[in-house]
Amino acid sequence: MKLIRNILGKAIIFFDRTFAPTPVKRSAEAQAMIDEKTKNLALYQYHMCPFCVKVRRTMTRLNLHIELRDAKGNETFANELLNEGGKKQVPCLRIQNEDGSVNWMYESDTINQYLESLTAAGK
Ligand SMILES: N[C@@H](CCC(=O)N[C@@H](CS)C(=O)NCC(=O)O)C(=O)O
Repeated sequence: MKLIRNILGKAIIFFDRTFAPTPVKRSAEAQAMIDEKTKNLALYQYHMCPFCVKVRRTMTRLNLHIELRDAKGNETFANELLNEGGKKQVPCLRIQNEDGSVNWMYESDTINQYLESLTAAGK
């Protein structure tokens, strides 16, 4: 089972790299504004998880520079995800609010919608 998951994971990574989305191009000023909006975000993820690949592809396409935290290879991140986020499931977006509070957003579709909304015109 582990072997099959490993092979499938490697295939997903291969296709992801081969057919990588083209990052949107912005003016330096617009990119700086987006970078500012995303600086308090961190994505807890596994390298070979297909749902994480889906979110990472959205990040690449939208040209978002969000810190990736590998919750498989790093025990600290794994513990933060479980103890602070509430469950050991990836992808999970950690959102640090301006007042210091933190939200943990699970579900790849929900995260992708949130990332899209950050880059929507007028926001
Ligand atoms: N519906 C979720 C599914 C996420 C999911 O199943 N993630 C798996 C990894 S691919 C997971 O975190 N499993 C728990 C574990 O590995 O401990 C989503 O779209 O984000």
